Amino acid sequence: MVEPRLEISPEVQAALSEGRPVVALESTIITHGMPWPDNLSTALEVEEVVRASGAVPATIAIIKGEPHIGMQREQLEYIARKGTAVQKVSRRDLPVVMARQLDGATTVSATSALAALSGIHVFVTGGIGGVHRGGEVTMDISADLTELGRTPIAVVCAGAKSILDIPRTLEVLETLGVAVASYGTDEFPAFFTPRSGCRSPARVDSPAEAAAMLDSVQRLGLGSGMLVAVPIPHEQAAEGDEVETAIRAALREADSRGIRGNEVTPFLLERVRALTRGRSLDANIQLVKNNARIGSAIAREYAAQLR
Ligand code: PSU
Ligand code: MN
Repeated sequence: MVEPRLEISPEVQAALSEGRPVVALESTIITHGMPWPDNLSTALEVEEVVRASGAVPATIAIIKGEPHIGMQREQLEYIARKGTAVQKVSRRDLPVVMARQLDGATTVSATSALAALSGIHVFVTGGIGGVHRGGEVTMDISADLTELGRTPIAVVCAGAKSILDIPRTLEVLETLGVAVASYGTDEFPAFFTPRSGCRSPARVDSPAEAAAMLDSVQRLGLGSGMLVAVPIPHEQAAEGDEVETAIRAALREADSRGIRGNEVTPFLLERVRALTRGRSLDANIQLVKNNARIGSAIAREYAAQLR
């Protein structure tokens, strides 16, 4: 078998070979999810949260065609500055950017695939992609969902944004065989708000419980992954209504401007940020850090269970 070419940083490599907890982080959130320079400061702070929580961060991106698992500060700064000029890379795009030696920012799907290939079991992000509103007609269903169905990894997120069709997103996750557990709640969270109106398929109340579920996922060898959905901390959840109004306006705008394909999500995220005058960005940053704390605790518990 030909080995995949992966640039695993020495820090991540050492942790993996010693069985210490590692947490994967994605890069599309840096290039397409947040504006410069908040994207760089957030990326660095999230890595610090992971370290302070006793795990090793592995931010994943493609630099000049090489998948990097764990990045140096200069590399993070390079992609953060370049922003949306870096190609957004889902699983579909991996062969293209690699063969052409381009830079690429990995989405949840590409990050999960590369993390699992590297032997990483836990991945923390903000929100995952899902079934878009109207997706039953357009077939715009994020590759994040398919990836979760075929990759044995735990993705820790704050649920799915209501820019998406959350009930259909949960249906597709079931179809694809993804274990979905919400953290400390019976309701599946909707990113800016803990309320989606959808009952969560399962619930976990501690990092140990989530780690036990991940252990079952791995031992069964089904090859599918799991989603841990952590509700936004209530201090940040206040502007739910304001964000909902902005989301509705952004959806109308995307429709009238004919935004399609992989530009839809970055367009909506940017419009919601502008329409809430940056307040959605603050909530976004806080929630990713909260996910990083909980995801790191899950990675620690899982590593301890494996010893
Ligand atoms: N949702 C967010 N923030 C993000 C994304 C989604 O709240 O940054 C990014 C992630 O990288 C996710 C991707 O994997 O968008 C999904 O894009 P699409 O809907 O085109 O599959
Ligand atoms: Mn899409």
